[in-house]
Amino acid sequence: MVQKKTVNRREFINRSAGAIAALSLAPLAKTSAFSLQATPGHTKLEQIELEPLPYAFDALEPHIDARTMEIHHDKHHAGYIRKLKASLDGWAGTSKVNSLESIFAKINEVPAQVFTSIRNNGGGAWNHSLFWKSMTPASTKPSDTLASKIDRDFGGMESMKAEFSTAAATRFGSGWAWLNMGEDGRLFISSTPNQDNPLMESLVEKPGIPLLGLDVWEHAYYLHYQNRRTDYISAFWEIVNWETVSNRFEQAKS
Ligand code: MN3
Repeated sequence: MVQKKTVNRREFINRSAGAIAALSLAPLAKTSAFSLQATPGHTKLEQIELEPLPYAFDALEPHIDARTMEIHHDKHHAGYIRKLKASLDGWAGTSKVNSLESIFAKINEVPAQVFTSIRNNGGGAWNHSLFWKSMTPASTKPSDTLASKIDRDFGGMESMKAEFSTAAATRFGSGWAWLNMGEDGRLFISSTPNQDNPLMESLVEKPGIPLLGLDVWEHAYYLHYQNRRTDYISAFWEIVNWETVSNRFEQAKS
């Protein structure tokens, strides 16, 4: 009896070890459905063009200067779009996807020969479109619904801004800070390098639907602010288009 107990215990331990090994090998569940269904305004591949800014180049002064806006939009954003279209033209796989968002959701399945270009230029094209629309010279405020969710998830607007600003300030090198809605419906702050964004599910720690994004590449602020990135981040809060952010929030939660 004593011997049998020992064998049983050893079998149990072996079985447990096997179970743990099997668990650790299992791929993590991915939630590709939520961002695809809820991302506002899918960007159809055939419709990718450089849209004009929704305001004049100097409209955001003194917070962002006209020369920066002109170069940023006409050179940088235009360049991302031009290179993205060239990569899409050369990629037969585009027949299987119809929007940038659906490419981002399965970015890990993009063929190696166009992966880097689609990641960088696709991200650059999409992120800047969101960015321009996220700013306005007009005075705006978040909807009551969005404001209450910011209170719930961050403890208030000032706490949300502080967390977002820290993410933007501490992004090493080039990248973005984001306010997102997660798959659980809660808001969260994140940051991505280069032109990655929270829709690129396999590349980010936590995927989400971006509601607000801030470009912290030096090209976004260096002419006016030089090395003072934190001053640029503070100025950004003066020109956020909360109406657009609130609309994105409503679309994302529906
Ligand atoms: Mn930029």
